[in-house]
Amino acid sequence: MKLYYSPASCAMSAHIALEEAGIAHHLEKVDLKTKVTETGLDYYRIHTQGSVPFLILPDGEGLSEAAVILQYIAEQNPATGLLPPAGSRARLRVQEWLNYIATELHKAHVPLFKAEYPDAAKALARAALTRAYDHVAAQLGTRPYLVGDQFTVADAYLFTVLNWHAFIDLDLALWPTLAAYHARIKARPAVQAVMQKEGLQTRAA
Ligand SMILES: N[C@@H](CCC(=O)N[C@@H](CS)C(=O)NCC(=O)O)C(=O)O
Repeated sequence: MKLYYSPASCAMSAHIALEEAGIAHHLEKVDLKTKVTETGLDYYRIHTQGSVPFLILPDGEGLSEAAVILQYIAEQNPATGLLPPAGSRARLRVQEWLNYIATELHKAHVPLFKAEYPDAAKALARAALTRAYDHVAAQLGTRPYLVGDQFTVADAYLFTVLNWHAFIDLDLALWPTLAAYHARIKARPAVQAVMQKEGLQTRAA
């Protein structure tokens, strides 16, 4: 498999899942501004949407959408428990979280990342994110993971998105539950390995 990614982007969730699942993979970095890959290819010719993550499957087909890529990766190594068994209530809850993170949390960050958005849009995004963080913190409570007592791909995605707090100047300390969760997931060996490979700061904080 080959993962097209950009450091610290939402593709980091797929990178973490690959590492946690122990699946051999290649990485190719994409410059999201120029849409050129690290081997000099026009990324639009690989993935017409120009976004990451994009996973090349063993048969050469490409798969997009983080929430789907994560489930695909988890299913390649079910013994890891990255995705609970099909038909279980826990599987439903993981899928519920994946969809929530993709639609309510991930996308709510966008205005804060792009300079083109006016201040009013940024303020609205910040308010929406604050409500979303409140929701996630309340749901998480004192539990170590989003679903059950095991790390799942929903945690890989939530960690990736929470990790953006530093880039958008949102103080995670306002949510002690989320700050503790972020530090706990960051300390996982697979997450440390991913952050190192992506050239990010790895010290668990
Ligand atoms: N619908 C896609 C969206 C992925 C997405 O938004 N990726 C961002 C990085 S986190 C991206 O590549 N943006 C392209 C750009 O900024 O030009 C998914 O859920 O995987």
